[in-house]
Amino acid sequence: MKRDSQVFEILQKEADRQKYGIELIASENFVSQQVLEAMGSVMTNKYAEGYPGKRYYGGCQFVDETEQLAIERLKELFGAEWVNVQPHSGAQANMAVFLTLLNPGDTFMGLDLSHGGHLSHGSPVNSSGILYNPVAYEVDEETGTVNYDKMEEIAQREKPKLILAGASAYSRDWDYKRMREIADKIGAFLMADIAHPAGLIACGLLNDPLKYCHVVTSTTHKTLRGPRGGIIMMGQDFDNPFGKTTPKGVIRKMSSLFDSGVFPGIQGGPLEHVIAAKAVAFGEALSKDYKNYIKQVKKNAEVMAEAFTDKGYNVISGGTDNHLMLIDLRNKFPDLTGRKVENTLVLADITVNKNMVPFDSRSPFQTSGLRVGTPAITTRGLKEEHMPAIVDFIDKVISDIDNEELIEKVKKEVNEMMGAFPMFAE
Ligand code: DSN
Repeated sequence: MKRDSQVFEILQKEADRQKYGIELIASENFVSQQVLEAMGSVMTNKYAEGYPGKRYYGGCQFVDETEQLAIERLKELFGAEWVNVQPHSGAQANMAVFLTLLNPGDTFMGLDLSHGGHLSHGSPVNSSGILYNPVAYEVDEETGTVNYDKMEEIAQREKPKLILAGASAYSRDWDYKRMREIADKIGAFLMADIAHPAGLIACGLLNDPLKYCHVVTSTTHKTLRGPRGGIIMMGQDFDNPFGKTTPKGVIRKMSSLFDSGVFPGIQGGPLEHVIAAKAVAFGEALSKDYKNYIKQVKKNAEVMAEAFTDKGYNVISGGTDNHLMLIDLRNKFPDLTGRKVENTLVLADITVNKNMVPFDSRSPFQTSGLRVGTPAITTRGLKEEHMPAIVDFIDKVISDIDNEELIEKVKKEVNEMMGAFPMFAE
């Protein structure tokens, strides 16, 4: 068969974009060659509705092996009692949990989208906001951090059936213990979506949600550095509102409900090529190299946040505990939107994403902020000494945003710098 040059030429352009640019989108990363190989493997040909050992199709003996490996490795990585590796994405993982624990119309509570929350945490245009009744908690205007006292007030008033910790643009750690106390007072389920900081949690650099939450969801492609996908996990929390039964009974009962929530609840055939790649990525995440990588992600983010602050940028909450930071442009450049900055930085081969900031007066299409993260550049091998130079590039472009000559000059410097780093540094 003739090779499809039309598509493969585009893929090459994307590979070059990734190689020569500075990738600062906090939710992106670069997978290893073996993760890519597993994703592009023969496992894509296989239908395997069901779970290992209990499939609706014949010929599943090998996909059973890779799925079981993914399950065992993920359990080890987070110290989980039970996991499901089939969700196609983080949003699907959340959808399956909601389907399991909530009835249509039930109230649940999550972080407001404009305060750092996620679309699948109750946005009116997402199934979570269409099928259920979301109420939101917020960050404090002064500190930029979650206000747990106010969260408790809202919980007492609204009596949500489920409280959700987690965000897509929040740079601070979470007080899961406090949230569990709040949930217990009103008999609510506590769920955490750790899509962003999962890798830092797996390596013990942030609080462990599995100790306090009834259920935890995540993606696998952000800090975890695996293929695009989702997961659901349960920890060792046995004192919970699932009913009076033994610890093992709770896990058995809930895991089978969550399994059914994923399949047949919201999905059909699992993506077994992606699950094989998840197994590879979880294996990598159990290594010492990965622990060193994650420590460097955090260090790079700290140094980058300081460099932005030194240049007069307002980093929300004054810094970061994790891999990302949210920058409010309004004090330094009140007339510039996040959209204009994102578009202009792309011309210099620097990729960030515009982001709402807490109490933003602009729309999600314009925004007053930028979200910046270090997982991808750290995979390329960049260290803390490179962070000030990156902030310098960004500041130069933003400070003279219509200067095409300057943008071209910065782009050359960016390409030269990144050309020296391999795609997946060892
Ligand atoms: N998880 C989102 C992000 O943080 O970019 C996209 O859904």
